[in-house]
Amino acid sequence: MAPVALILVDIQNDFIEGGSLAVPEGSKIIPAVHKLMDKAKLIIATQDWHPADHVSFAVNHTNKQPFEEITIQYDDGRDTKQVLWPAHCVQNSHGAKLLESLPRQSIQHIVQKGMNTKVDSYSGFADNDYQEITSLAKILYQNFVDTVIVVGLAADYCVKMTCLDAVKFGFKTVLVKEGTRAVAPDQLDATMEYLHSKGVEVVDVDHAVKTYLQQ
Ligand code: VGL
Ligand code: ZN
Repeated sequence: MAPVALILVDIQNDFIEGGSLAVPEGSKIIPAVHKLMDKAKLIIATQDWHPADHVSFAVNHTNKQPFEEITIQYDDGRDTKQVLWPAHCVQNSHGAKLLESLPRQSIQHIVQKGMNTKVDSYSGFADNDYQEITSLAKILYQNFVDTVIVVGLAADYCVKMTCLDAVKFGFKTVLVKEGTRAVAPDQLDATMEYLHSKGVEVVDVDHAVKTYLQQ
């Protein structure tokens, strides 16, 4: 069987209860994440890693509040929509750290994203509107991975965009239900249905372990 990779999306202090952009019930994903990490041979974590002057932070715009949507312009002149967030995952801050309770030594690669001040980056594969591609696809191709299992935060942003790109980059993509939570919990079911319609398999954790990680 071709190797299966487990992708941990942005499981960082700022997205957990008490963090600056806490996802409701974010910490509830931990047991499922542990179950998968116990069995997976290739584990890659993404890490939101913003400079303090990042365009996605509401504080960096005058008279704007977190969760407002604005239009920004990339250097090439194109416009895009940007949701504004509380400052989060600032490089080298406590909030940017991966959760200490995850076994760090079993994570082989950490892919950082969101370093470009002017461009946000939800997917682990590329920043928004594909201004740049990260090393994630290269790591997966070099390991001859054909299936990725995705968990992490948040279901309606970075997990969603990572799953959609995983399908685009040609991977069979499996999202583990108990392994994710949404910034807007009322969006969770719709997000799962949308991802399913785009070719993502949405399963529970025991099914994922049994089907993809048991050897
Ligand atoms: C995320 C909003 C801003 C996420 C990251 O990890 O889902 N959401 N930055
Ligand atoms: Zn971010």
